[in-house]
Amino acid sequence: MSKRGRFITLEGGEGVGKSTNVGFVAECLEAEGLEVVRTREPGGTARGEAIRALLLDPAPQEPLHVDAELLLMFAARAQHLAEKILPALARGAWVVCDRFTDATFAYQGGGRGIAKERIAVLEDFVQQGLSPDLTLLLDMPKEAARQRLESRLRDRHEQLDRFEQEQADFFQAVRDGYLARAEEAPERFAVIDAQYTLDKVQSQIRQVLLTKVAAWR
Ligand code: Z5A
Repeated sequence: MSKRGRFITLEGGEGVGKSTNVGFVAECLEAEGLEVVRTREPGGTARGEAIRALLLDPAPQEPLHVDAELLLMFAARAQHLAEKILPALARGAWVVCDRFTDATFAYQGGGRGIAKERIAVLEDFVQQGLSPDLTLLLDMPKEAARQRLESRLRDRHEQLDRFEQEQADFFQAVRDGYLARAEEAPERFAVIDAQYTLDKVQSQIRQVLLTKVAAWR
């Protein structure tokens, strides 16, 4: 039987470079001869992507209740785990995921103010003990991250989604939520200073990955 794969997540506020670096993480691991599955949350499966569309739709005429938002995140996650993440890990692949449950604690917990004990109940129910082996938290001041996001939206002619329309204090609470999570589980988290050039950010990421790969082999 093949050895279980490893589960690596990328986290951070909007615009810090998660999507840009998911591919980089996958390439670093593939260069080590590992099978890699790249995915994202909310989403990652056909049904999960449909839930994502519902979650990101601004639809201001029909506000989404905070508990409905929380439950939809976990509904998409349950499907994602069953259909994609768990089978990949079981056959020995390494899964690289753009956001996972730390985002729920940061956004629905920190940003929306839902008690973390309530989120933890759903985490246990849906994940049954599974948590990432490594979480790369890309951290930088929210103002600079916002500038990056806005320049990307301009380049691609995209609109702000429902989360991106939130105010500055929401994003500060999200950042604080992430940093608190990293402090609670320092053995799992690597905090990457994301405000540097892409080369410098990626050299920090490569160093963390190579250290982990060597330790886990
Ligand atoms: N959400 C939630 O509330 N609860 C949950 O449990 C989960 C998610 C799982 C969608 O996620 C929303 O779901 C998210 C939280 C919520 N909303 N927000 N905000 P998402 O991951 O799709 O959304 P996002 O955070 O808005 O991701 P993003 O906009 O795609 O940002 P990013 O992936 O971190 O950044 P990027 O696209 O890679 O980079 C932004 C730009 O900066 C781009 O033009 C890059 O080329 C550029 N860039 C990247 N790195 C650099 C460096 N180092 N220097 C200069 N420029 C750079």
